[in-house]
Amino acid sequence: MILDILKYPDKRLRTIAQPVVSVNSDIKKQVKDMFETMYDAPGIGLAATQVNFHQRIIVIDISEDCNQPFCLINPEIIEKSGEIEWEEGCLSVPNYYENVKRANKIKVCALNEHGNTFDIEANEMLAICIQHEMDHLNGILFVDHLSKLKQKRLQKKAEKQDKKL
Ligand code: GNR
Ligand code: NI
Repeated sequence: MILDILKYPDKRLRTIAQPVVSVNSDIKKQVKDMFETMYDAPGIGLAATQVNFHQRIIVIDISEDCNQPFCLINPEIIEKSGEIEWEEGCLSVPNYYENVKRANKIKVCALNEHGNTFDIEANEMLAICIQHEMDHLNGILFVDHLSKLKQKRLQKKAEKQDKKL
């Protein structure tokens, strides 16, 4: 089932997601729906917050052929280093792209869709994507990393867009 994606400046994007208590059939269905929604959008990642489900779930597939899906439940960054700047976009902030600086290399611990713990080391695009998605689970958008001036301009643009609809 394809889910609706919340759009900036929807306040629900500011919700802090709760940890998943048990990776049960409801959570597995949510993961499945999130993959479907991400591929349909299309995007390289999706956080549960974006589909108004406020538990700590992320799905990602940064591969060209869309054949390397993986899911992170209750992810925690255990190490990070270096810096990388990349032009980011977000399915919740359509038609807006800006450079953001993040850690270039991270080590993350999470549960997979079977409820088993795993570690993953990521760098560059994958590291950027994981950090972007983990921000969503904390109610943070990539635009929050920009200057106040850029945020004001975006807000104006979003208000104009709202009037047209
Ligand atoms: O599809 C997406 N592309 C992207 C490009 C640069 C940095 C981050 C991303 S994530 C984004 C999908 C999305 O909004 N996930 O929350
Ligand atoms: Ni996003």
